[in-house]
Parts: sequence; C-alpha cells; structure tokens
Amino acid sequence: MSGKPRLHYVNARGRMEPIRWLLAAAGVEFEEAFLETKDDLKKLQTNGDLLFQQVPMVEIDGMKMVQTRAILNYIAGKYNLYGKDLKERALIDMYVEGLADLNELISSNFFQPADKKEEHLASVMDKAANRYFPVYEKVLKGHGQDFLVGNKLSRADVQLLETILLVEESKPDILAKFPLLQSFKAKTSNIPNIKKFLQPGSQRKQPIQEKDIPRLMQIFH
Ligand code: IBG
Repeated sequence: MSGKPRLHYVNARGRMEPIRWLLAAAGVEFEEAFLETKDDLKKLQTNGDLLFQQVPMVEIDGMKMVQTRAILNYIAGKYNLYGKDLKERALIDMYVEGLADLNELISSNFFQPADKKEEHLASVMDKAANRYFPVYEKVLKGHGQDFLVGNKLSRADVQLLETILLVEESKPDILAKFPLLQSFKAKTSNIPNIKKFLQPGSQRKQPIQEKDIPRLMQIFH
C-alpha cells in the first residue's frame, strides 16, 4: 500500500471537495477511486466498507472513515490545522459550521425546480453577502491578523477560501464590499500548497454542471 489516503467518491465536488481542499492545503498527497455507477456504490456497501452505506469514504491510517465532518476533523487535527487549544478549536468550529451552512444552501440550488432556481440562487447570494461574509470580514478586522484564528493557518481559512471562490462563481463581485476578505483571498491563494491546488490539472474539481446531475442522481438515488 502506498500509505496515501484514498478517497472514494464520484468525480465531482459534492461532499468530498472540502476534504480534497484540506488535504491539499496540508500538503498531503491522496489517491481517488471514483464511483462511476450505482454498482460501484453497491459494491462498497455490500463489502461493509461504508458505516452508514454512504460516501464520502476515506481510507486513512488503517481506517475506513465516513461522515464528512468526522473526516475533516481528523485531517485537521492530524495536520495541525485545528487550533492550539479548545477555545481556538471552538472558534474554528463556529466559523466552519457557518461555511458548511452556506455551502449546503449553495448545493441545494441544484435540486430546486427549474423555474425556482434563479430566485433561490439570488436569495442564497443575498445570505452570503449579508449574513455570512460580514462575519469573516468582522473577525479579520477585529484582530487585524491575516488568518481567522490564532494568527496561523487553520482549516477555517482553507474552508473560507474554498467558499469565497465558490460564491464568486455565481456572484463575481461578492467581495466588493469586503476589503479584508479581498486581501485574505489574495494571501491565502498564494500559500504554496494552496497555490498548487488552484492550478489547472490539480485534483480540485470543476463546478457540477446541469448535465452531470442525471449521472449523479443515477448513482445516489
Ligand atoms: N452526513 C453524511 C456525510 O456528511 O458524509 C451524508 C453523506 C451523503 O449524503 N452521501 C450521499 C450518499 O452516499 C452522497 S453525497 N448517498 C447514497 C445513499 O444511499 O444515501 C450526495 C451530495 C452531492 C452533492 I453529489 C451535494 C450534497 C450531497
């Protein structure tokens, strides 16, 4: 065995993308096994590889880990991206859960009926601009440091950058009102491991397209 973590998921962002981001930011090489059909998922299920019969699943350190949050917590702890004490970890958890909520809202746009998508996306972008992003701008302004917690890169920064880029795909001017998030984006995008992940040809995935939805539905439903 190569010793690299092995990620089991479809070849799309979905729930695996923050895991890819965190590993990449930590400078950890990983392998991916893509599910192409429902049978691929069934195989993992019947082998007993999936605790709750669901992916993402990550083989790491002799474990077959499931549950996105548990996987992220493990990677963040292992690679020192989870704060220096319980209080820093509490802040990181709050910031990350806010980002997870916003990400869920964005993902849910795919499952809206065609005639409701535009209106739904507008309301999600309004929440990004007026509920979520102001929080991170305020945190950065409050302590005047480059990173969200402890003056040091943490999983919260990695997940914030991922989310900024995601929101910009739908609303390119989202950062116009947030000068500190603009410089946060510039600085974190330049961290060598992250910079590498942002280059074409990395394991970062492209946005899910309408045309991919039937294929994903066929596997997961
Ligand atoms: N709480 C679990 C986690 O966070 O890991 C949920 C996992 C989950 O919903 N997995 C789905 C699954 O395996 C695939 S992600 N379904 C098969 C089954 O039998 O339940 C689906 C998804 C996509 C994009 I693609 C956005 C959100 C979810």
